[in-house]
Amino acid sequence: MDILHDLEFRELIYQCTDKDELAGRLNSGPIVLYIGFDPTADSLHVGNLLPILGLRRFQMAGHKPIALVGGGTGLIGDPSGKTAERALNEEDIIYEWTAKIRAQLERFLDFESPGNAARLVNNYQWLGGMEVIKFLREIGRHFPVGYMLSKESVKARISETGISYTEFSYMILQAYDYYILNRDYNCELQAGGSDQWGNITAGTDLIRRASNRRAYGITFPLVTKEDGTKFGKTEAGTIWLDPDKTLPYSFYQFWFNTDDRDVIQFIKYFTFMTKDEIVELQGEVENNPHKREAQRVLAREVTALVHGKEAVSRVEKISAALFYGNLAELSKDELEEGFKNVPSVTIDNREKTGVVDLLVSAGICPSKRQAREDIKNRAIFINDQCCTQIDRELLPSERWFGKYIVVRRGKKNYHLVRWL
Ligand code: 629
Repeated sequence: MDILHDLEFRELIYQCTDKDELAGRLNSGPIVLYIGFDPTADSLHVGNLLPILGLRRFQMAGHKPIALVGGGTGLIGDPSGKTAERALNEEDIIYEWTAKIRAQLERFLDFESPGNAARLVNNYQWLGGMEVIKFLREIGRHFPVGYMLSKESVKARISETGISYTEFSYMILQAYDYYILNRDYNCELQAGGSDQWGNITAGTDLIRRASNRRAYGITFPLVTKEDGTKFGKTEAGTIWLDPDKTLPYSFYQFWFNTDDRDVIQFIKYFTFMTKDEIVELQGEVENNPHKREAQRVLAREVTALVHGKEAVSRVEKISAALFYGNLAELSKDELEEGFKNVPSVTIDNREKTGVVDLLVSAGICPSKRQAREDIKNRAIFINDQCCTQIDRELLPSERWFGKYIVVRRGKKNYHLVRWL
């Protein structure tokens, strides 16, 4: 399947400068394309995944991807999709973040592939030393103010919180990047999320005016969920790609928890599974939704892409232990990873603790009366074993790794009790 048909099948095309012309161009041979990522944090997050995988899809189809890190644009701040002016970060912080983002992007592309090796560039290289007179005379003159004011990212801000000249200028910098990449690497296509449409077309327009060349733009849709909540966030916050910021187990769990109504679309968006494989999984969602096979495949595929196959085995071991109640098989690190987002309490070092007291003070049961009731109903499990004695004392020797006791109330209400 050619790249445009594959993107269409996955519903990955939101806007396109001229689809027929682009289709013709793609059929005539490999194209150089780019997507930019600004260092607005010390890590990329799942919201960046669709475009990253988009670059990879193009590369797999024989095209040449360029991943651009915005070491220069990150110093300014893109107003697109932002309702208010952002605080400017310190330059040395942006510099650090640029290195981190760069290292993350590297993992997704093939830099050795003969004929279409990927490239990584940093726009600080040409923006960093830009002189203001040159900027205004050579680039600024191609940007009528009326044109700039008509961009969605600017209009939305002017009617609301306002916009500084700094952020107003952002589109010119991104357009200039495209111009440079077009001139120096023959880059003919820029992709991005739908919020990037204005910046991308600013680039194709600049290339046409300044060098009288044709260039294309394409955007991916905004990822939405059927329940209306924002994609990429949980109660615990943003889902990052950095395993130190979002543990692989939590990352896997995030995908595994995908709603039945979203899961097939997400498999199309975030995996490289084929049409046939996806059709089969769709059948699973319809006929055996309780098995969550599609969710498992999604979680496994995306976790493997981002954290590697070994991480998948590890997190699946943790999931199984939590599900079947054989936690004793986990190492200390695995236990800690699996319980990262489970309610936990820290208790200071006491010799022993009565189970009823513990259930109440850890907030697991609302009252002592309820705690006794739960124990009688065989609903309380201490380290996977059903607790039957109301007057049971928990001894220090029962703590796993010297510090943990896992309490389960009912089928899957886990709590971690930790001793200092
Ligand atoms: C210089 C900088 C360029 C081209 C692009 C850029 C970055 C761009 C931007 N992108 C978002 C980001 O960095 O702000 N101005 O966080 C983000 N992007 C991925 C997708 C996006 C977009 O990295 O395009 O739409 C999110 O899905 O918001 O020469």
